[in-house]
Amino acid sequence: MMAGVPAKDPKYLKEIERSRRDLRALISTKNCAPIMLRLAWHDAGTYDSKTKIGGPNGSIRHDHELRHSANSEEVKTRHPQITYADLYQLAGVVAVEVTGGPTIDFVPGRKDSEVSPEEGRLPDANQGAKHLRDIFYRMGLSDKDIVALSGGHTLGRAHPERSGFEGAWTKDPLKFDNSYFKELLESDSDPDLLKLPTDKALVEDPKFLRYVELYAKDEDTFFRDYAASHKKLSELGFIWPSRLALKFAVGVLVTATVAILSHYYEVHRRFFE
Ligand code: TBV
Repeated sequence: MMAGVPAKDPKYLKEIERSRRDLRALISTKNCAPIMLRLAWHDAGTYDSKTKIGGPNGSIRHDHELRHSANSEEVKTRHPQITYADLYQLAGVVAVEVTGGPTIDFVPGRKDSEVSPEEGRLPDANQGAKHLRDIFYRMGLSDKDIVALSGGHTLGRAHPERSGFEGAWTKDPLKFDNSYFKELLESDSDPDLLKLPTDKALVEDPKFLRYVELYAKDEDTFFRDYAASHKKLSELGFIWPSRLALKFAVGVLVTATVAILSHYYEVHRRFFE
């Protein structure tokens, strides 16, 4: 509902660049890339493509669990005109970048929503492949997006006081690489590393497994697909004016062509009658 249109205002775009630099400094000095990526995902991951409700609209700022840990508030104070929605998505993009991941194209212009979506829209870590599909298909995302985005667990760890799970998914949870997929396929992997039921579902489901194998073998392909899926996630509900204008122009052209052709046909018919 509260989506956005790509921002054109040069002052706003300049402020985005300043925020980007601030976020780079903040994330690398505080080592908070994992929580920033999680924040971006939680804000975006509420989207419903049927009702167009939810999505990256800054509503996560009303959530206390993430709010108190959100160092991005500091950046918001320095750049008050930037929307929370843009700031959180920019933080996610920068978190991936500064930990060695792919560059993700960032388009600003998201609007903030005053209302929070209802609870229970994000995946439940205790469930399997069907649940993952239910949640991601609702957002309009695909099987490939599910596997690629799950690779985001290359960063960070689970905390027993937050989720009841404990540990990191990879040996170096501050480095963005394809080790999440390598560990998933490792039969005798380090028992201290974390595998949630939703992580295991990625190797148990044959369609998901194909992507896991591909990404474990080929980090460049993982980075390319991850960047594309992350961009999609960060732009759920985004309205592209150029695309709207194009659709309109094609519609007008088709209508005009049909009208002209039927006119000629009519004239022709009369002539030979
Ligand atoms: C933390 C579950 C990025 N993700 C995280 C936790 C759990 C999940 C631990 C919370 C805690 O105890 O602190 C239980 N992650 C999931 C599930 C999926 C999943 C069920 C299903 C696909 N998370 C996420 C996506 C992305 C993340 C799609 C990135 C694109 N999540 C993420 C990071 C961290 C978690 C970087 O899906 C570590 C944060 C659940 C930290 O170190 O503090 C969040 C979720 O991918 C819905």
